[in-house]
Amino acid sequence: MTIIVSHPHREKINWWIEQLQALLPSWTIRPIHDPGDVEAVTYAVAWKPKTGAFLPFPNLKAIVSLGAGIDHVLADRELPSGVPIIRTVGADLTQRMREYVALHVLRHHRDMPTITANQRERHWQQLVVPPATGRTVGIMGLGNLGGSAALTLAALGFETLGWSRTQREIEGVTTYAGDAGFDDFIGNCEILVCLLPLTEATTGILDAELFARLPRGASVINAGRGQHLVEADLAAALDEGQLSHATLDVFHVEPLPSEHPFWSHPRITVTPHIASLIDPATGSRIVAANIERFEQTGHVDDLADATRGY
Ligand code: NDP
Ligand code: OXD
Repeated sequence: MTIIVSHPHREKINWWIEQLQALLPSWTIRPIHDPGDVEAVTYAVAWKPKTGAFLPFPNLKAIVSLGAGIDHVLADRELPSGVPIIRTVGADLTQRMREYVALHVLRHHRDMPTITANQRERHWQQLVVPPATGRTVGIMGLGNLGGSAALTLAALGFETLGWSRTQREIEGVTTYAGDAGFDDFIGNCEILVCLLPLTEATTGILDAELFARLPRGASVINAGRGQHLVEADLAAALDEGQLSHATLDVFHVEPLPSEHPFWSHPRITVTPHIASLIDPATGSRIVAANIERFEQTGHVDDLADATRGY
């Protein structure tokens, strides 16, 4: 009965082992680089595992993603097939994402980037923007995070649109689904928020073609995954005025390299993948509870669907 922990940073591995050991005293919890008896390993808890990381363990019952996304697990081309993947989600993560989305949508809505730039120039300019009821915001992805963020935006008074793969009903939100619904959705989004999972279908979705279909001067917030965005297309759309501003929380390479032009782009706001960082103590309680429940019942609500990709 061993759980192994895999994380790119050794100090994080030690931290998770300590937390989980306190919550699961009857289990042996070890780092992936020193697993002990590989046959005894039945669960892997992982963030961004290396390719082939799980091959040495023939008796894995489940892999627990240390996050809501499972793209970092599925990226392993040597992932043992058929091993269930459990997501780490919960009220804490959802609340934090609601806050991030509200913060940045309001910031774009009230044109804070211009006001901040004006302050640096000691320039007094009273900008008039419509009230939220006159502003249309669209959310791509209406799952745990996007669905909840859509409710928050609707409660603030925004004309709120949402787009998902299958049709969703959310009170106060006009919803669209699939390719058929995309045109009607995208053409009205003055502020666009991406909260999609990274899959084959969504990779590179934030590209020149999509930007061209947004109303001129729209802004974009990406808190999904860096690979949703075609970076060169964003830079071009900002330069030629089709987009006015972008807030990016996720990047192709993380941490964002210090020489990356987005750091100093005047119309890009960079946040370091913190839109919704789960509180570590809460996260370990969720991981421990899911492992215990899966061990007892063979099921948890937070199971991802690997064939669907999220
Ligand atoms: P969910 O799985 O709960 O929801 C995913 C949503 O995306 C669903 O509504 C789904 O549609 C929709 N979707 C999936 N594929 C498509 C597609 N091809 N076309 C249209 N819609 C699609 O995910 P979460 O809300 O929990 O998380 C979303 C993502 O947010 C994560 O995968 C992760 O990448 C990112 N994330 C980022 C964080 C950060 O701090 N920046 C923190 C946590 C997560 P349907 O409803 O039909 O299934
Ligand atoms: C997640 C993330 O997927 O933090 O939970 O990005």
